[in-house]
Amino acid sequence: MPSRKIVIDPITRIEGHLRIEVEVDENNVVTEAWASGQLFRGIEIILKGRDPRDAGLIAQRICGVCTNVHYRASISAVEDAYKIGLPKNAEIIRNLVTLALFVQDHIVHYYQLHSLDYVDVVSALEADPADAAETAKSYHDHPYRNSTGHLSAVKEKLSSFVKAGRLGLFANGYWGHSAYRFSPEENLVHMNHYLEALRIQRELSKAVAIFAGKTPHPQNLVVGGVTSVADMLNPQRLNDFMFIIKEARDFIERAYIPDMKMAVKAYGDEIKAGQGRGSGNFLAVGGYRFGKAEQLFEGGVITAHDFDKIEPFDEIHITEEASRSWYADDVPTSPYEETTEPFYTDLNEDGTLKTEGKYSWVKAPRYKGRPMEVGPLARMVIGYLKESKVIRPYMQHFMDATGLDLMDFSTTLGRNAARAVEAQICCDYIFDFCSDLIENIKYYDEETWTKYVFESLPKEAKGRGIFEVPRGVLSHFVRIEEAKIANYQAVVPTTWNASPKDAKGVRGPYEESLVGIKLSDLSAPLEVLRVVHSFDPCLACAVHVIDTKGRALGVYKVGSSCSI
Ligand code: NFE
Ligand code: MG
Repeated sequence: MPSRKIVIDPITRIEGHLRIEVEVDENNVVTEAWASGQLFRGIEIILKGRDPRDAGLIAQRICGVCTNVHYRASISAVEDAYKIGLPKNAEIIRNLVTLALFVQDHIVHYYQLHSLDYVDVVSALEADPADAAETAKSYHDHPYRNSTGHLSAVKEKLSSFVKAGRLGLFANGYWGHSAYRFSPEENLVHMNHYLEALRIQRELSKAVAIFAGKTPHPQNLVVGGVTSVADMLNPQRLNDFMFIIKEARDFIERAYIPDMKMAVKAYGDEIKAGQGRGSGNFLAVGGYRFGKAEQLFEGGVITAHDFDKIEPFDEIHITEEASRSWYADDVPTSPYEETTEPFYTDLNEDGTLKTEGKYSWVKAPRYKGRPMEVGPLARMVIGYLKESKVIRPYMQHFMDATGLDLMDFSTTLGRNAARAVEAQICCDYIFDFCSDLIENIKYYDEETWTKYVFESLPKEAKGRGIFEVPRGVLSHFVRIEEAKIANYQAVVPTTWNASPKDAKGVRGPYEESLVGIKLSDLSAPLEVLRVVHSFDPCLACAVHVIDTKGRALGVYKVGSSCSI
């Protein structure tokens, strides 16, 4: 039988527009995959010719989810170019905001964006609430909102959606799919937390906004510091922030981590079989300093799961190329020099991607010429191996409780487990950053901004902002000429992970992780969604729409066996 192609376009429950095509053999095993970003990002072009001090406000429009981190990376790139240092308070406040965003992002990812790939909502309606309450106790002594009465109310709420034919959020799932493993009771426990997560993530958005002014699209950063002076000096504001973080911490400990343990148990054989494993190239830059000389994350580079060898990260090795992407600049280039000139080539007549040529708006970042997976998995693996005092105990605890080894994390489920562990770490350690802030203010350091005179700054400069954000390593590169932005590039976590192939034909991380998985039903490719969702895609970050004249950038139709 000839190989068959499955097209999923768009992938839903992500940010942005992603198309996945896979080829399967006669056993329904994926033999090849293509990840295609379906939007064009023109923010880099918009930034040309602008005042570098304005870059942050424009660059944060790259995404609607992680607006804060693009704002910050952009401001940092300009600070780096001008060699403007940051007062300690400003760095701490920036970290408080970003870490609250990490926690919010990870919770939203698991519950709202991904859990329904594992949780069958309709099956939850069959659950016995009293049994469900007992089931949850196998994973934590005091599970989150776990009374039989509360679980009955959750079941009732879900039933009312179904009876009214208004599944809303829960419409169009693959309910009843044979790849769902949870018992009705386990599904109900998860759905309880799904609903609670909606509230928790809303609170966490408020926490972000306490120091960021608002979210999305915060307003508190300027080149050289932060503007959150009144918030910083008002103890009530920090108190409100910590109160929300405490609530989130409770949820993570009593719901998120236990649910992840439940998932690891139910899908243990898939983990042991290496489902969703990528090439094992991991990249992290580390950072988030606190206390005397500690940091939350470690940096390093691992190649092909060689856990005995961690190379130090050096940004000089980052290139991007577009040989398989819809841009003119085919050759691997340093982000300071690369261009963003669209070069769209059409689809095949049947609406499928021209997989031998250019097929994505996402470029292909490479480190020493290799694709790299970035994100919580990379950070947790590298932190564990570097014996981070922060990361290792949390990872070890999760490993002891579940029987996973380090290699097991390099799978679809393991990627999610790493993210849950990371959420817990961020939440717990935010309090150390709060202590740093209190300590600093106590000693009358109220600096929030480094003074400079723009007219006296060099007219020519270049700089970059590189740091860890929820989905991985984020880097913005700016080149300034005649005091204006001459070139701007953003290499974003999802650009790394959703990368298409390169000139040598080497697959990007999504693609590599898809190859080898087996589908149980070609008309309902749930297993593909699991792999792709486990990376927490944000295509809005990876690429961007900007066609001010409203012209179609490409016309495509779904002409294959499946579209979702
Ligand atoms: Ni649009 Fe983002 C994060 C960044 S992902 S969400 O985290 O930067 O590529
Ligand atoms: Mg780029």
